Formats: sequence, C-alpha cells, structure tokens
Amino acid sequence: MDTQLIRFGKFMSLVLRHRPERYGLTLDQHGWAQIDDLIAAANRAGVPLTHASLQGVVARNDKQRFAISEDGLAIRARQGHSIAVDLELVPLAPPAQLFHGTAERFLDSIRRQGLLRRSRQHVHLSFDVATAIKVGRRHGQPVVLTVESGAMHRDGYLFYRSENGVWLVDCVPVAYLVFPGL
Ligand code: HQG
Repeated sequence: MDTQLIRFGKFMSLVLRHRPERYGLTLDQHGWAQIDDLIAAANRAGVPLTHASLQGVVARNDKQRFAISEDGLAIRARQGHSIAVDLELVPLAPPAQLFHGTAERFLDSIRRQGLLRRSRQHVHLSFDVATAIKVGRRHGQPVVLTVESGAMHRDGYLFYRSENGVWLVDCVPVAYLVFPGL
C-alpha cells in the first residue's frame, strides 16, 4: 500500500479508535462516524483525505481494520478501541489455544498480573503464532505466550472475534498462560 494510504489509515485509526473528540468528531454508541464528517475532520486537521482515498484505505488496509455501513454513509474501526463503543460482538467458542504477542520487558509484570486490557477495551489474541510475533514486535523483543482459551471458555470466560479475525477477551489470568521455555 502506498505511503499516503498508510498515513491516512493511521489517522483513521487514531480518530475512530481513540480520539474522535480531539478532531471534533462524534461516534455513535456502536463506533460509527459519518464518512462526510470524518473527511471534514481530517481536512480541518490538514490531512487531505478524500472519499476516494478513504475507500482505498478500507479496501486495501493490511488488516481490514475498517468497516463501511450497509448504506455506505458511515465507517467504524473493527477493533482496537480505547474509547467505550459497543461493537455488538457475539460471544463465540474459541479454539483450544490462542496466542498473545508481547515484549520481553513486560513478562515480569504479566507473570504477576496475567494479561490486562491496559488502555484498550479488550486483551487482543491472535489465531496464529506468526501474527502474534508481529504484534509483539511493535513493543520490543517479541515473545509469544500461549493462551489456554479452550479451558478459559469452559470456565466461563467470554471470547469474541472481531470481523477482521482478532480474538478478544476481558483478561487472561496467569493460570491460563503458557510462557515460552516452560
Ligand atoms: C501488554 C494491533 C505488563 C501487552 C495489534 C501488550 C493488536 C502487559 C501491551 C492490537 C500486561 C498493550 C492490540 C501486564 C498486557 N503487565 N504488560 N499485566 N498485560 N500487557 O498495543 O495486544 O495494528 O494495547 O502484552 O495487531 O499489543 O492497531 O495491545 O504488549 O491486534 O490494528 O501491554 O493492536 O492492531 O499494548 O495490540 P496494546 P497489543 P492494529
């Protein structure tokens, strides 16, 4: 994807997941923004987003991060929010194991506390190790933890999967984590 579209995608993630108010944008309770409003907000902030480039970001985004509403007028991020939005996710039985990519420097704390949501609405889990490595690398030397999601589910924890395939859960207690080398 060209660098301009990547830049637009990062801006759209910032506004639609974290800071709509900073850009004078209002999301509805399900996280939707009117596309015309988002483009106006971007342009006010000096980001030359257009309808065509927004459609390009949605279609070509590497993780399919954005969804367009059925009427074509609104857009939202599919996961990753720090603001409270109701994505209308339906609990779903997870596979027996999922993976969490993190950085080595967080391990001591994770061993004490388990996985916490931190600033986001959920802990994010990956379906495969390769994806988890990429997620972990964003924070430093990557480490992949195995999550005993099947056991968690049997014990009553609710799992969700975003439309773009990211598994979400409220927390992962240490008892369900397998650390590498163990
Ligand atoms: C760590 C990207 C210390 C956690 C990715 C992570 C993902 C703890 C960091 C999505 C901890 C939070 C989310 C504890 C968790 N002590 N550290 N008890 N519990 N952590 O960015 O999962 O590209 O909020 O391991 O692909 O890295 O934006 O979460 O390292 O799907 O679409 O605290 O963001 O998606 O970092 O990434 P983040 P994440 P997008």
